[in-house]
Amino acid sequence: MLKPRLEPCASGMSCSASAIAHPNVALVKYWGKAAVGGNVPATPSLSLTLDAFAAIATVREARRDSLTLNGAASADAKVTGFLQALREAFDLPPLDVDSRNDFPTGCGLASSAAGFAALATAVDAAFALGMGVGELSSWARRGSASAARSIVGGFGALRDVGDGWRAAELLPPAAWPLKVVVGITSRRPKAVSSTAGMERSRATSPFYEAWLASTRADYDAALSAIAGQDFAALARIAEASCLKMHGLALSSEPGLIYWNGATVEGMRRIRELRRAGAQTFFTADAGPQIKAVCTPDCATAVAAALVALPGVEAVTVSGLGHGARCRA
Ligand code: 2P0
Repeated sequence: MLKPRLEPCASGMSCSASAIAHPNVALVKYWGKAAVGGNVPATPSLSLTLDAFAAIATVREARRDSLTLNGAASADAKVTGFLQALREAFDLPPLDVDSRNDFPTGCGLASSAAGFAALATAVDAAFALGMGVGELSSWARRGSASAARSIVGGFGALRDVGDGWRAAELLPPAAWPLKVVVGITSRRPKAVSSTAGMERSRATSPFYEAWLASTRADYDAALSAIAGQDFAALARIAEASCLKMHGLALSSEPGLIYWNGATVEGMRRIRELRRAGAQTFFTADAGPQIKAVCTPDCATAVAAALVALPGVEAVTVSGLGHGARCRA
């Protein structure tokens, strides 16, 4: 039984809406799915939503489905699958989808997280589906699990709430206004997608079971560190989670190397800065970009140190962003 729309589109007009969402950077990483369908993570994860980058999705009722990604026609299988899943639950017409990012796509900056969060929000608004934040997050997760976290702002946690996996905002952006310095070391799209990479790790890494157990413990410890705004504890947990996730990737067969030399030099430099007194720690996702989380007082120095490294092409200092929302 398909759920009906709350209200029809104005007569003679085609339904449309536009939404914006920001990427997020994981502090406790997600890398592996439960062995059931529906894009369910194997472990909880935790992230910061960034305000410096955004994805904008616009959906419009049309005669047939079409997708434009960053201005070019696309047949992205994940978007097609996402729309198909939505249609199994809701009465939706054919859609024209336009999705754009103002940051590099497919290279470890969470473009799919921002993109699916914006798309779910736009579809909900265009067709008055009446989803709350939890349901939106659950749907965004179907597109890309990390997208569930971009539905919320500030510090977000994606976990099993008993009747499904969805994200909650642990702290709004202003509650603990950390900065994230993003160092771009390459704009080339990754050779192995996160979806394929994490499945390879699940199937082949000898460390996969240990990863699952330790990530659940890291998640609980990170919740406490965030509740107490304990930067040093969060730094320890986040760097360990990052290195373990990449350890899992490296120990897959064939091994997945998402870093380049500048990523590693960035990690070393961030630790040097911390030893010298700066409140900062590193993280890196499924790509070579280096990210430094820091307190606002040291963001300028961290950015200067990273941009001075050979191989770092540009840095952006981001604040924490709000969750996905409609645009006028
Ligand atoms: C994360 N990543 O927690 C981890 C860290 C990348 C490294 O979530 O298969 O694009 O679409 O659910 O969400 C990237 O994976 O993968 C990711 P799917 P997704 O942010």
